[in-house]
Amino acid sequence: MSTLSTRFLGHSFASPLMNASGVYCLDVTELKALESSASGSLITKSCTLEARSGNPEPRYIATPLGSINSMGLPNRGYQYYLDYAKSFDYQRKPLFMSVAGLSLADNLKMIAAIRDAALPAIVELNLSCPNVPGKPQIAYDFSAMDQMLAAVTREYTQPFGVKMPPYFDFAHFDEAAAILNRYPTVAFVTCINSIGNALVIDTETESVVIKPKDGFGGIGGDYVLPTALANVNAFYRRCPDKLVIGCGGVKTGEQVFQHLLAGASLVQVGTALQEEGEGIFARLNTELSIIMARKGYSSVESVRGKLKTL
Ligand code: HRO
Repeated sequence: MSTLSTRFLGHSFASPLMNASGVYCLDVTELKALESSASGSLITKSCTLEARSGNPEPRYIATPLGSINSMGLPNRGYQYYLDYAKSFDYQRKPLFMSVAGLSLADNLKMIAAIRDAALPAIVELNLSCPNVPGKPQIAYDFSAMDQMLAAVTREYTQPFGVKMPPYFDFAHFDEAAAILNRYPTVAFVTCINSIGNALVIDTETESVVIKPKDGFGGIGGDYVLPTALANVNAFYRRCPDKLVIGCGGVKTGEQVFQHLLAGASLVQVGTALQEEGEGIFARLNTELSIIMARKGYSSVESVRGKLKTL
């Protein structure tokens, strides 16, 4: 029988599955549901220095092929998630904290507070929020990304990860990976955030379906699986000293398996978790175990990066 247990940055995980930041992780009630679920770990909502209520509603809509959102970084402020992380039972499963400051100075302040708390929580720095009006995605501005990582790695010397947006050109894969590779403490790369600034239109009402930004928002779900797999594999190939977390388009064990083949060490679930609820993790664990057993794989590690080319 194959095991789903795995190790990542020295932490033990009973399963490679976890939530994508933003889904089921806004407050302690949601986070507790993830703690009790069959997920291998969990991550908190991307936080800012101060609490934010986010963009006006409706700001998330599911469609037959996935979802569109422009939440606008609603969160309780970093101190809320830091308090949660201080009270967290790390024997149960590992915890990630997502940080998405609105400026370099904000990120440094939050990162310093997390550092000073000296917790086992693992930081994922979000460089790719597509939905704050007037704030472009940092990871689409390579010089801003380089400056951010230079400053953050001076302040925070523990291994941490970055949440990346999707890229669509080999030149951009190359340039982004080259920047990340300058920072050895950037220990993992999470690919991908939602594909930003898409537009879903309802034919009957002849209208956009979410209110913020005239209907523009980040898409997830079935729409993004091939783009997510491409980005996982592109960074897996280009960043041999880093780990990759796959995120995007996962709603069955088969899609988890594809992320592992592409090079993911852990796999996050966003839209499908939002739609199905935390019971999805037990289903995905079972489906993944069945596929691995059928194909003769005895561990998650043995699948990782085994993608064949023609
Ligand atoms: O809160 C959001 O609007 C949001 C964030 Cl921070 C993000 O990183 N990705 C996304 O799809 N939505």
